[in-house]
Amino acid sequence: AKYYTEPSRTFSEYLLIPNLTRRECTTERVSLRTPISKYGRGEQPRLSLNIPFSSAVMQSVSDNAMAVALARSGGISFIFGSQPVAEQASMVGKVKSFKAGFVASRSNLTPDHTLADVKALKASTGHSTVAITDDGSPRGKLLGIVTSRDYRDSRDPSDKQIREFMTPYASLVCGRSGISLPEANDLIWEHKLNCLPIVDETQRLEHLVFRKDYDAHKEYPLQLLDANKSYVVGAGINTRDYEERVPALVAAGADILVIDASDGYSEWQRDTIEYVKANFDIPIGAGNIVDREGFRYLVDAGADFVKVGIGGGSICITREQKGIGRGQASALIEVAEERDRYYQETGIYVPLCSDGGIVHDYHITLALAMGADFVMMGRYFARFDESPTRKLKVGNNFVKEFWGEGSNRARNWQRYDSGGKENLLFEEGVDSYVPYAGGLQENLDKTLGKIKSTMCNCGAISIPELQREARITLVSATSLVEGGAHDVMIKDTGLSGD
Ligand code: MZP
Repeated sequence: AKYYTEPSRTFSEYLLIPNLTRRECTTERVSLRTPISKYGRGEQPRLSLNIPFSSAVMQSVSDNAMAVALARSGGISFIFGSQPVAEQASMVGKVKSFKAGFVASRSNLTPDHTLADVKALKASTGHSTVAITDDGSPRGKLLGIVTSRDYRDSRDPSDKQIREFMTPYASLVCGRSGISLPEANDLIWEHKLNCLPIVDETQRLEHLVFRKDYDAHKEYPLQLLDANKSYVVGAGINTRDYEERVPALVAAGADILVIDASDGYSEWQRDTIEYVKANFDIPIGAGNIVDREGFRYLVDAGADFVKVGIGGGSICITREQKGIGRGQASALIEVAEERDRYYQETGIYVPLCSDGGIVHDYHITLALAMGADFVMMGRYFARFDESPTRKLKVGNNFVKEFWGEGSNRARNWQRYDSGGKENLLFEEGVDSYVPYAGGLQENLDKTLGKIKSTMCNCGAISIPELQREARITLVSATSLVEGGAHDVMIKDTGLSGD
């Protein structure tokens, strides 16, 4: 056997040491733009994200609602593949055809009416109407009500629509231009305006509703493709039914694929990549691997990005069940070294996705500093309104359901396939709850704020700069204690646990 002399380490065993913060290192200047498909030296990547976040290929995380919400924020979801081909393709199609167009509902409501009147109207018409108020809050002055055109697709339309679209909006600009809804949408896409068009029953524009914090000079991270003006979406595939699944996903408009497997260093992954490359013009990621040999194998097979991580997922028990895996930090550091070597040799840059094991927000910054171009997260996104699972009250706390793809509940045997019979012999994942955390956008804003601030501490205003400049140190077990609040009695504010 070959022995690795270094222990297998996790993110929590490392810290970043600040570098000189130059004057230009301000959080507004930080760009989190990042490639997700390979490209040659001097070329532009075919596909990039505005924030380095992807949501996991999991039943309990990535459906079409999550995909729209995350793409709107500049990231990408990979719609889960452990479902019938037609259903997965339909989810992809819904994301691609999603347009943030709203139809104003003519009613007798005036600004003197209250939210209760809106609710009554909603009850009487059965429409998913939402109120727009001047300060974006339920107590603000009523400016108008709108009905979502696609509310039937949403599981909890009224609540969801209000959260997703309306809460941060207030009407700032009114102009009765009378142009049609498609023209208005074109205008919005073209000028990257972060607003919603409100139209009358004849589909003519009445006014635009902008975010309260709208800043005309800021580039908002809408994740769009320059060609069909739709949100970017990815899809998970497996190494069994790809000849049936891939054509359907491509036809539905998927922008990128990823082979979702617990251990991706396999000849089946090579076959799958070769099939996709021979028949379609779509980027495909592969994985998961945890060492340089796995990386080379998948890249030589033609992978457009490589996913790193075995056994570090929050719901994963692979290491306990099978004794395979590697600490996420050690895996990433070795694979990133090999990726850089590959770039020196060939001039081709292959993005890395660090998948699983992100517990604290700073782990994301560490992953980027260690060479990841983007991260994939399950637990993080499962906590939000936009994830597909039920929100429940357990004791005094609200929670969301979250189960692994290797649990009996998901029964995604293809992900753990090692040839032979089609079943899941033993579980490699658990069925769990995660604390409910509210809406995606508000949480994402906080996380992104922390990442940008840390990057400034490290003297970096882009991800490549962070990867070059970061200084990373191992921490001892005792200095970990020093890093938290210690030797004080924390006050009980009475707010926890609700
Ligand atoms: P986390 O962000 O929740 O820590 O990890 C999510 C990742 O765990 C997924 O992207 C996937 O790679 C992995 N996963 C999903 N299901 C299982 C399982 O059942 C699993 N074992 O390990």
